[in-house]
Amino acid sequence: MTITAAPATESAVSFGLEVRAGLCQAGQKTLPSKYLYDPLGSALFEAISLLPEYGLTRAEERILRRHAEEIVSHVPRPVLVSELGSGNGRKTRWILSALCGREPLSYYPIEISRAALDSCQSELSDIEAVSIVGVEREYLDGLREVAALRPEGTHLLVLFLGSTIGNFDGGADARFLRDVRRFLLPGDSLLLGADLIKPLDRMLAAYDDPPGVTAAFNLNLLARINRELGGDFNLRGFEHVARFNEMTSSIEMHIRSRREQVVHVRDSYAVAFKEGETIWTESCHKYTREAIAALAVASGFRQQAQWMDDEWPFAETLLLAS
Ligand code: AVI
Repeated sequence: MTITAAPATESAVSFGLEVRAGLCQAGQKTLPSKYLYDPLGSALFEAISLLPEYGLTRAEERILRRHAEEIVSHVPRPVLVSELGSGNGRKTRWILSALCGREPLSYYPIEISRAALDSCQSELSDIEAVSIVGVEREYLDGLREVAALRPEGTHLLVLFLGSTIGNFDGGADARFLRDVRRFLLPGDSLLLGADLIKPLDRMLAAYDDPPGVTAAFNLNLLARINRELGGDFNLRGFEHVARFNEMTSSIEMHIRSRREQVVHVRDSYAVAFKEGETIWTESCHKYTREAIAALAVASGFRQQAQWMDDEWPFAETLLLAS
């Protein structure tokens, strides 16, 4: 597998700058959710996907396993497949296997995590006739590179699975899909996985599980700041909080300070916390089917087909670039 790697120093600098901006801003402190996924965070997210309370990943796996043939029957050939955030690639297997039944295939997973690209490659390496080229980049930078590589006459199928779209909050989901659309040509497709709204107790348990795996995933962001930026967060002074915001239809993950305290990042700055003050680390939007249809239209796509799961409300939607 060829890897297009982001220069390590460049990503370390952005991490430091974005952490400082988020912790030092006036009002609600924030940290970008993309930084939850260092090697330990990615392993913890894998563990989350196995939790009985977190049905999202298994729901999507069921949909892809059952309907892969039908899904790919809508995709024009020849096709080049790219995926925004492949993770370990397990769910993608069904789509790739269905597609490569007909012709050899190139698959470009785009990830900022080298560890995820490595595990994606080993997970999928047994599928003959698929050549995997990992792209270690932010999603849009990676997609720009992949789109530039497509041979003339080849269609692009972009996979954006796992409801990662829900982690773009406050209208950023439509802006992001519009940006994706700009790299596509009419007739290209986007397969979009989106978690649907469900009873409150089910949603809350999925993001605040009794064994505390999601809590560890969230708090690892502070541990990462300690490891990589020389922070002195005492993790026992903070706790994980998940709550549902009815206005935005999103689960919000926060890290709450258990007491008044001051944290230093290297010797360069200090951050004061009041008791109960939070750092907002992630939003996980929960969609209705109508909201998905509206999102598609607002971002330059036409909804072609949709598949649902019976046990855990989740929608896999095939969108056509119009
Ligand atoms: C990656 N993303 C779709 C997950 C979600 O459910 O929004 C991230 C996650 N955060 C806590 N648990 C899972």
